[in-house]
Amino acid sequence: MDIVFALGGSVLMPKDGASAENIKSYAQVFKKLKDMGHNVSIVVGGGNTAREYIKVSREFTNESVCDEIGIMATRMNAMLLISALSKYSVNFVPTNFKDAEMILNLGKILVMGGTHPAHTTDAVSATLAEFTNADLLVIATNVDGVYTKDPRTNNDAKKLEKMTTKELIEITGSNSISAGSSSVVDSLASKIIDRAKLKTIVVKGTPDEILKSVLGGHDGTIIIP
Ligand code: U5P
Repeated sequence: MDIVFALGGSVLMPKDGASAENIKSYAQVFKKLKDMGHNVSIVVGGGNTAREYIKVSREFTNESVCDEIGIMATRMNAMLLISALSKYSVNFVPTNFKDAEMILNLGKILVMGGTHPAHTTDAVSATLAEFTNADLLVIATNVDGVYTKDPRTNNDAKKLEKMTTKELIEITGSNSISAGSSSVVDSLASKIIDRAKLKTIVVKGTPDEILKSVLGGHDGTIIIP
């Protein structure tokens, strides 16, 4: 299968607990999937680093420049994962989908970060999945699936086991697009998932859940066209 993963930056580099061991555990999962014959692409988010930098830069400049700073953090995280993947990847973080596709065509694991302002790496992962005709998009994040409402602020939010791409658009449509905003799936990504008819799974970004999103038995939300 051709699989694109959106890997949250806070998952790869958690605020408390960033370590080589943590990154190695993700690299092992992606290497394993590659060894099983899957084509693996990973779009890494900016996590806490992006948020800290955006918070400070917002005092000086506009949202697009804040986004550019966020993008730099995503590329730094991407390079870190590349270093842990060693020969399975290449020491290059592409900044557009054509270069990204060439890395896949070399038979390597592709790792990239952001591209342009005004969206998050969720939208990058959805576009990459569309561009490369991927069979599956896995969004590995810090919540364990898509809820009817934001579970951080609504006690009555219910997790959805299965939903359609149209329902995803309804739930995420009003999400903020400010630099550094973090919703389970960004609103542009939802629209791309719908137009590209992408089978998508949203899971908690642990190495185990990421593996299960492909092999079966995960505890996340399945989104179908
Ligand atoms: N960002 C962009 N464009 C991209 C990727 C990221 O503007 O293609 C900026 C956004 O401000 C985003 C931040 O919130 O970098 C960190 O990315 P993420 O962790 O939210 O995906």
